[in-house]
Amino acid sequence: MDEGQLHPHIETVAEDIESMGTRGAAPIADAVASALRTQARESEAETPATFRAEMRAAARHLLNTRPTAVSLPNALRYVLQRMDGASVGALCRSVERGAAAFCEQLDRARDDLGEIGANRLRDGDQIMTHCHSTDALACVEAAVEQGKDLTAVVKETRPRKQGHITARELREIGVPVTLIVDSAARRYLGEVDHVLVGADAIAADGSVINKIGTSGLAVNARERGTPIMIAAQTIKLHPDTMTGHTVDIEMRDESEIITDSDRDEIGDMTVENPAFDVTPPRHVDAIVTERGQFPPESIVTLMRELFGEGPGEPWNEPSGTDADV
Ligand code: RUB
Repeated sequence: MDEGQLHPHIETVAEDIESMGTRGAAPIADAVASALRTQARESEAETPATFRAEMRAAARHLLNTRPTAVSLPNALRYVLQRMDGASVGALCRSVERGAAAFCEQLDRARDDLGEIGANRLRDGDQIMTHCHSTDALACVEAAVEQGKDLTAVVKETRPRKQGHITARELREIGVPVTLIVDSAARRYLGEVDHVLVGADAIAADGSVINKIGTSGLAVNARERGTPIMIAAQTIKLHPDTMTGHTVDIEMRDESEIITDSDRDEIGDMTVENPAFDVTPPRHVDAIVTERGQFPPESIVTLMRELFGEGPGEPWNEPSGTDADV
């Protein structure tokens, strides 16, 4: 369809996600589900076929903004798979219902996950964090609400220093924070009781895709005997990986890690800025979701339960038709 029929809000949301104004899996999922709702509400489509084509085009436009954030396609899938009805009005209502239900589940999932994760944390424990994860913080918040005293070693998390967000939010709930540079992590691992991080995606074999530096942290934590706990809502499960697909690792702009003048001074070189890495399941102790905690090897069972054997891609135009499907 003509992209001109996309509501301007779709473009705004896509730009916000791309520029990381909206970041983190749940906010991204919430933003795209809500964007589909706006697209549906404001649609001027006159036929069900046009409406469906508009919704698919909106989804495709949102889809490629951050390739590693699996919550994004999962949110789009959830809403589009529930798009149903014989008239534009009925279709629109189904999208609104789907988006509202999805966003409501997101809110509940965070709380449920927090309660489950908090049970792994004991009074007096020290955690080490990497990047900024709302799911990981939900576990800490719930533990604090249960009256447990926790302390945190917070990795700065280059290049964008999302650790500062974590530090601020931990301070807001009264958790004492020690901020360290990423390369100091190993020195502190012997003192901490848990490494607690989030995930951007979890593959069928239990591999965890998270902010660059997580896999090195996990290897070091294993060597020190520090348990590694991943807090990840089920929207992070990557159904495509059940059929052997790998997860795309987003490469971000070099300007995040080097200024033009530093680059000029150094001379000709290649600069790479991968945003995420993959931690193998053998380095992970538990994946905490809103449905319970799982050893990484058994996450595929949950994935099958939630997504079946392989997901369709509801944003693709149906082949060999006039798109009236
Ligand atoms: C964020 C990041 C977080 C996960 C989980 O990376 O790696 O650990 O997204 O976060 P970025 P949450 O800053 O590049 O988005 O638990 O909030 O979904």
